[in-house]
Amino acid sequence: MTNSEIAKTLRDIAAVYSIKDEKKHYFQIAAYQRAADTLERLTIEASDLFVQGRLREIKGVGQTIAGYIEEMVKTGKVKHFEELKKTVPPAVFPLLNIPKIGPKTAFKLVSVLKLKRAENVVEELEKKAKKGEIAAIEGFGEKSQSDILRAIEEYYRGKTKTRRMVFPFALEIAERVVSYLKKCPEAKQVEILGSLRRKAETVGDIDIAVASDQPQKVLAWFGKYPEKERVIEVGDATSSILTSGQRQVDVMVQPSGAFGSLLQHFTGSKAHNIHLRTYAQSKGLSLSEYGIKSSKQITVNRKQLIANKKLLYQFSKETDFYEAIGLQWIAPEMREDTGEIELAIKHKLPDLVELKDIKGDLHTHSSFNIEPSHDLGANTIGEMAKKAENLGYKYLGLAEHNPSITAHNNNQIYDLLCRRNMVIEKINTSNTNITLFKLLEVDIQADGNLALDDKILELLDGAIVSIHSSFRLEKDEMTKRILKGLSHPKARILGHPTGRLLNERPGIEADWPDIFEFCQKNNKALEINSWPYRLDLPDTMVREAVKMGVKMVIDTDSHASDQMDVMRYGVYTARRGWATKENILNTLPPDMFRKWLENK
Ligand code: DGT
Ligand code: CA
Ligand code: CA
Ligand code: ZN
Repeated sequence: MTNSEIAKTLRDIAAVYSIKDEKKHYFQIAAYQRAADTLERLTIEASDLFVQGRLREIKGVGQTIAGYIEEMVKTGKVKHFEELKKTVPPAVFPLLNIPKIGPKTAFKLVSVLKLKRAENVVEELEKKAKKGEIAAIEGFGEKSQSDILRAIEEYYRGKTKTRRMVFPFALEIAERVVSYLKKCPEAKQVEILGSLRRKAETVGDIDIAVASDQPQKVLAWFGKYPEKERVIEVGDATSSILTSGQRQVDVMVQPSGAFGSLLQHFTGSKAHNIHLRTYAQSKGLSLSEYGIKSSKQITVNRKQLIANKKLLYQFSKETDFYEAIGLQWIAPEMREDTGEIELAIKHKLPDLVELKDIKGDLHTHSSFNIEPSHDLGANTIGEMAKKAENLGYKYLGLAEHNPSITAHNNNQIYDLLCRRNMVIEKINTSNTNITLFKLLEVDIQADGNLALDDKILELLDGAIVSIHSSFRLEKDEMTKRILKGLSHPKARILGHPTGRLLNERPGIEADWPDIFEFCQKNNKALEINSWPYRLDLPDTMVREAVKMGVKMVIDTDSHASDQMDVMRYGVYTARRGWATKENILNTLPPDMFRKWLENK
């Protein structure tokens, strides 16, 4: 039983409680949903933890539910759940897999439309929707009907899509395999390759290279990996296994002397390698994972290399491999064949931004309660400041969501922000190591107005403006909305610009070239949000922004102090978009950053 199967069962139980009585079972519902989230994001399988006797170590799962998970892993089902599920018609459960259909809607549809069989309930629902039967249900109407039809379409598409892992999820799995392989006495060096080394936002399978003179021993060791489900294949120097979470891991082995070309080859991308091979061929060189074949003498670092009898030159270092072809070494993040080879030939690759260049995080949510429109953070302003200091930052932006405008009048909002500003100022005067900026994440409403009044915005050093509602406007209307929101003098940064959620929700549609041009002309910045499920701006759009000379900031959107560590994922995204230090504003020292913030 996989984690996603367990999570699905936990969600079904939360749904049963919602259908019974949402208010009464409020805490159970929350607990089951939290446990399901936890299971879905866990990079180690619950079944493996069970075998290791560590099942109870899973954070975010209470004692009772942990007991049920144990029962599920042991016996494949939970008696208590079977009883609970009997209280709801079986056809409800498959409908819960359709985006945007919640438990109550599913229950109502099943009851009113008399959907009996779980096996074909989605097809039945689709038929009835096409006949207009959903629109006729009280409280539904034409719009809900077309929304449901679209959701069903999305659901069918999702089913045929292969499941790709978000980057940090894949990295954790890979790192466990690496630390296991490093314990093999015959393994001299172990490296993560493929899309993971290129820091792609999602990863299909995990590729790992090992330097060793005894490939068979390394592969046999790999075949005994404790979290393995089965071995897919074993060759002379390569092997693939499937982990218990149904993830594929490929391992390739080469002697240390040939390790550099192996690294290069299996880092990819495929397109990069094909282009590189073609270029090398034109110079009489033939590339492979084993090295370079050439009848001409190859010189690296002014040293003449020695080929073996088959005219094969081997490389222990990847940099030497590139040099042998006459190229500058290319950062893995750039290896997508979008112009990097042309620049490497001319030795003119950009110097990409690095994590150590980052001087501050601007988008963080503290627990200071300004009664916001969306979620609060978990740590105090002081704790967030401390964490920023520990990360070596010089400044930190507090950017809670704006106070809810339906629950407060302007005077109340003004007071709430004054109180927050006092806390910030107190830290700014007592702690000289770090500068706190008074920011806020302000909603851009559907009409393009910012959620807060000018007088209130005056209390801020600047605002991050974001879209958190009405994601489905027409492209033109959406573009106008964003431009209007950004036009406010206090609006300095466009937060998570596309609003996409990886594997979950596509981004909004807008005329991005127009928005980029506006930002460039008016000195506004685009955010690269580092949250692993966002990575927004996406890398390809970062590249466009770089080309157009738009400034960006890399932010974490942290809702707890330890989440500030995700900054590196935003930096990877920036690097995949070829951003240099000059493109990223939060590499500036504090006084210069403040100048930009105040638009001076
Ligand atoms: P992924 O796994 O879909 O996220 O993407 P990659 O880039 O990790 O692709 P993968 O795992 O198929 O292959 C790893 C690298 O190996 C790839 O980037 C280029 C290199 N490679 C060398 N020869 C081949 C080949 O014949 N087929 C493929 N697909 N890749 C090859
Ligand atoms: Ca791969
Ligand atoms: Ca692979
Ligand atoms: Zn936001």
